[in-house]
Amino acid sequence: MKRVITYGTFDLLHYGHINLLKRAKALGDYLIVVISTDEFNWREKQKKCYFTYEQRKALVEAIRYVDLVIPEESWAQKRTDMHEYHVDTFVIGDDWEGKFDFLKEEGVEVVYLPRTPEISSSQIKKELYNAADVEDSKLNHDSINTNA
Ligand code: C2G
Repeated sequence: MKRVITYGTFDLLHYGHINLLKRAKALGDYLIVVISTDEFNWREKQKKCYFTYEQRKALVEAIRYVDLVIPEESWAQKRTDMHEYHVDTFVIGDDWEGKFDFLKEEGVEVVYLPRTPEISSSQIKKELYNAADVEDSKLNHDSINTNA
């Protein structure tokens, strides 16, 4: 059984994440997804997630390609994860191209997959924020008119 592992935040789960997980699973028989905890995200990536770790874990566990979800608590855990989970292949999007080549020293294949263009959790947040802004100013404008 070929075991594949990938790491990520997976906040505001979207089709870019699903595309990655689908292609990762296609590289083997068993897919482990290591999801960044809220503490790790804030401490190491200055990311504040919309969904908590538990919520993001539940969402990713519901995906048909995923066999196991575990927490990512440090950058350093990758080396030991490869042995603890008997990993054959490490996969991640090519926004990380080259960053994890050191894992080859642990005897695993390292694969960078092309990201899905035009979608990201931060993009979703930005567009929703702007849309709300437009809505608010429209509502204010309308209320000024009706009060005029
Ligand atoms: N991804 C993708 N296409 C997108 C967005 C994301 O293929 N449009 C991929 C990323 O390349 C990554 C995975 O989906 O492989 C998860 O993305 P993020 O949640 O943004 O993960 P990130 O914050 O980059 O954390 O130790 C590694 C880090 O935990 C990765």
